[in-house]
Amino acid sequence: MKTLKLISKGALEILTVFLLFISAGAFAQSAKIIEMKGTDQLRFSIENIEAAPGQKITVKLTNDSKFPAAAMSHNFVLLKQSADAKAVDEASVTHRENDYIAPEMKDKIIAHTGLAAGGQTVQVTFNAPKKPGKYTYICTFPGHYNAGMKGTLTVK
Ligand SMILES: [Cu+2]
Repeated sequence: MKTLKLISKGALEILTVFLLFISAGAFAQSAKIIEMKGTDQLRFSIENIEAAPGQKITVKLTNDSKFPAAAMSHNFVLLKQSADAKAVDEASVTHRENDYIAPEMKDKIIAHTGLAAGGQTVQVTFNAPKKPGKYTYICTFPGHYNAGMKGTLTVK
């Protein structure tokens, strides 16, 4: 009887360690959630994001505008460090059919959402770059980047 008790106690400890291991894994994989707005003043409400190298991030972008979609929509486009933000923005202006993302600029982009019209929220989940440094994000709806709709993701 004493032996049996010892065995079951050992089994319980193994189970506990196993469950702790599982929950630690789940915690490591949960994304950092960044909720921001795209404003009628052509700004992201959050212009600075910090992340650890490779950290999983979800960006939720909400547009509360009362203007029609064709006049005031927003997206979130995170660029590689090698990208020229102005060039990506200018190439994208004619690509309404692709949420104003120029297909030929795909290799300059780490992650992006679709377009959010007024009343909509769009989101994207991605892993932050592994290389520490500053990464620019922009809105490629025509005219918005030029007006200052951009921000910085800092990996450190
Ligand atoms: Cu915008």
